[in-house]
Amino acid sequence: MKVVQIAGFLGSGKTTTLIALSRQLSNEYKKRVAIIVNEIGDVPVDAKVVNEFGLKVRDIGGGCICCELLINLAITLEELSKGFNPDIVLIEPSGVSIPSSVKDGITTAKGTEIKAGPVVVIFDAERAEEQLSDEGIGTFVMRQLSGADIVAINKVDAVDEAHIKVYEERLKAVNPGAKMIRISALKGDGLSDLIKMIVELLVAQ
Ligand SMILES: Nc1nc2c(ncn2[C@@H]2O[C@H](COP(=O)(O)OP(=O)(O)O)[C@@H](O)[C@H]2O)c(=O)[nH]1
Ligand SMILES: [Mg+2]
Repeated sequence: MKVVQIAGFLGSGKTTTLIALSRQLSNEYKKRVAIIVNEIGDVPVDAKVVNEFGLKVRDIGGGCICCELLINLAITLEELSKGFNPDIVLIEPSGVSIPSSVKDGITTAKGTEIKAGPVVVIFDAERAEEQLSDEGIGTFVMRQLSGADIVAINKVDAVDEAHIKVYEERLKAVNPGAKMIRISALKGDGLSDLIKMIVELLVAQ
């Protein structure tokens, strides 16, 4: 059971990406997928999604899973591994979570084979400057970007090429080791390639 984090700031497109990825992983890759969300926002991961794709969805609310709810994360993962036993668990941490702390929760979980997979950070191209430079938001996003294995620049449908190029360069400077990809979670662009990247990293680990 490999646990993949889909991190990023509030509104960056985590839920949209996560649902699209689970669809492809279960339909095309025939993987058993479970989803853990830490923040149910305005795009609900609800029973409909569970029924439609045969996924298991767990909500860990009431705080941030990378701090006071870290133990809940470990327990939830243990339960999933003993019950539904998915191949892949996709976690949507809260927008202010720290990927390395979430990883600690994953490695604390006791189960036959619970392993932390890659960290994907969704970067909102529409609010690019704010995420890099804002005194408050920037602090969280920078920390997430530093812990990313893959940086997915989302909402490329809504911005122009020159804008994307500028931020690709800046993001490369923040985390030179991370893989980078452009996606539109809304339109589905780049998602197949994102899955390929994730699967490649899962196999390499
Ligand atoms: N234009 C555009 N909007 C998007 C895209 N992905 C997500 N959104 C919108 O951004 C908003 C926040 O998305 P959501 O997935 O809930 O973000 P989360 O808070 O990170 O989980 C929603 O209104 C989405 O429809 C995208 O690729 N392009
Ligand atoms: Mg969300």
